[in-house]
Amino acid sequence: MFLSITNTTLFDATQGMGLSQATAFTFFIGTMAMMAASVFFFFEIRNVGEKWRTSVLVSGLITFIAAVHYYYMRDYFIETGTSPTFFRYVDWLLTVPLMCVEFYLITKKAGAKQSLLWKLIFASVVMLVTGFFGEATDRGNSVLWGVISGAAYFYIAYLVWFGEVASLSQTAGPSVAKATRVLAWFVLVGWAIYPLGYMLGTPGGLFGMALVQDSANATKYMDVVYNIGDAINKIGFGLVIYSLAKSESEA
Ligand SMILES: *C/C=C(C)/C=C/C=C(C)/C=C/C1=C(C)CCCC1(C)C
Repeated sequence: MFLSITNTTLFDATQGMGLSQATAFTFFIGTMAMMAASVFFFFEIRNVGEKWRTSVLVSGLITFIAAVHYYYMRDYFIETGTSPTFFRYVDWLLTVPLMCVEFYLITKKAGAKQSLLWKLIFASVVMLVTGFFGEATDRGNSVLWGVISGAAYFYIAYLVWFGEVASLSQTAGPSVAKATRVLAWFVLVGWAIYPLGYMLGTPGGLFGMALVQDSANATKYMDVVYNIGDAINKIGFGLVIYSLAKSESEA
């Protein structure tokens, strides 16, 4: 299965790299990057203090789950030339709630309650399930689903920037406050990459205006954007947690 390349060859020396090859390549690089990051996080668990091990473990689980999904997504894309929407959303439904767990774990010391964790998880599930409807089952209404999904996204950003996560992080010590601010930037800027991909790949485009005229290829642009977003947000986010764990363990 790993080598079965039918519709899309990864690289054809006579044709150079077309859009399909470039898209397949980002799936391939994504797989490797997620695998490498997982090995790194798992091995580094023993180099942080006991209180921080769970956080680094969760960073590794996020990239590991993504690595497995990327392995399948790469294959699916190469076999069919279409977007692996189902694997993509299953991956997100597992990994985004784990990112919410990261926020909970780092603010727990300052008294975060489980209700905060559930609020974050609930909002992320709403954000992703409505996104799936707009992308897969009800594409005709992609603008409507995108707006609902966006509202849930802004609620998460609100909690992290101004709500409970932000205020708790202030009382958890300067490094936690600083790291939470960096993670808040990931949510505001890094996560904003995803609605951009969605606008490229769905017929609704940017509030009814398709961004990519070439509709046969629209989802390829979308996948490239999603793959870049995942690399930044899963590996980068994990590294912020890791360096917080490291500096707190040394202190
Ligand atoms: C590792 C995966 C991550 C961090 C995925 C995050 C996904 C999003 C923030 C998706 C957001 C969306 C919108 C805000 C509107 C359009 C639909 C989505 C699902 C692409």
